[in-house]
Amino acid sequence: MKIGIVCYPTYGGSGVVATELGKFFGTQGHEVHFISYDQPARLDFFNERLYYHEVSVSDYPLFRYPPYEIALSSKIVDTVINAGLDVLHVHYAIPHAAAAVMAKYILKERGINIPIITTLHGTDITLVGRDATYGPVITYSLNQSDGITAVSQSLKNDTLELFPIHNEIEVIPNFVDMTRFSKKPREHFKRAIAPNGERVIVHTSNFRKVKRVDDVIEVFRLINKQIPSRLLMIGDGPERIRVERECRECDMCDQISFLGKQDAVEELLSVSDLFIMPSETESFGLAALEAMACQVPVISTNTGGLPEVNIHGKTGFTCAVGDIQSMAKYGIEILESDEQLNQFKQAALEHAMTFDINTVGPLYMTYYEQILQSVNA
Ligand code: GMT
Repeated sequence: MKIGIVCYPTYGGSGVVATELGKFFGTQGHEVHFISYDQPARLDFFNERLYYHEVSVSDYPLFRYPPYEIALSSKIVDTVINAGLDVLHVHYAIPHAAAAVMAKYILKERGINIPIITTLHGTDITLVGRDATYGPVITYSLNQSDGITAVSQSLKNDTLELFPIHNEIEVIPNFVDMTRFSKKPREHFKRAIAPNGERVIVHTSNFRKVKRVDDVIEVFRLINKQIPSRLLMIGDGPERIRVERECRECDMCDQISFLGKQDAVEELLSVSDLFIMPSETESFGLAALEAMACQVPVISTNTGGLPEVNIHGKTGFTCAVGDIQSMAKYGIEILESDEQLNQFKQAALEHAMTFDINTVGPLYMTYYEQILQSVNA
């Protein structure tokens, strides 16, 4: 099959899911054409079945806001025609679904009926999408998509609550590549990070407000009073400078390391004992799943799709947003004995395995085939 994938190129979860899915289809013998404004972060190698089409927007003094959606629609039209795509899969509704629907109409006039599948990732519905500015266009683009998927049941429910969608929404969860995200023996590395056998606690995110990075520090501070530990803060974003400065001011630099963006996150997860995700909202929590695949139990909030990923009392614990005391209490419970920790690690791994890309990837292919059939019926 020839598949077009429209996505954000950055480190954000939706771009990662889109790129990994495309790469998976490449391994299955399909041809994949990525359309984005920059080379997707995880597409940094050559493969004869994977193509990248860059959307560039020409500058003009009149444009206060460069017309990206028009450039994107034009690029979609061009790619569908010249590459002979069978299906177009857009990740993140804004503005990708709208641009795809516009392209669909242009192509229809030229006698080409291209099925559009939109995958909702989270903030496109729960934060940005909730903004009334975008409401009518999101609703229209979702209703004009030939298929819609959501990465969790919770996101499906939110979408149906916030928008008058008359299309069916299929839940296909996010996935993890278990060959990459697996616990690697890195004892020397662990000794360098925690020389006295301290527990290693980790957080990875894009340091936006929604991630509640301050809560990570507070939870760590409480755990650290009872359990000798180190905190690794991985990633970068708007909140990092402030939070890092605050840690410096209260003299916590010895125990907390801000590592910035890391490509080989799995190496750091391999030496970690606990992952903290105190997000305000999270449609799925891909970073938590990647941690679990590396045998790291998770303390997270119980919002959005997180309880579908992190099973309370089994793979870790879930708490109300902002309930730092409970998060710390549960963290201590997991970390205080090796026996307890190992049980949680094993359960985290077992649950993560149910999200293996080899299981979830084919669900998308089956869905494409089903949509293609209904469009051509
Ligand atoms: O919010 C982010 O961290 C980025 C965003 C994205 O679309 O790039 O992430 C959302 O999609 C991810 C992949 O499906 C999910 O794992 C994240 O939970 C979701 N983020 C939120 O809902 C806040």
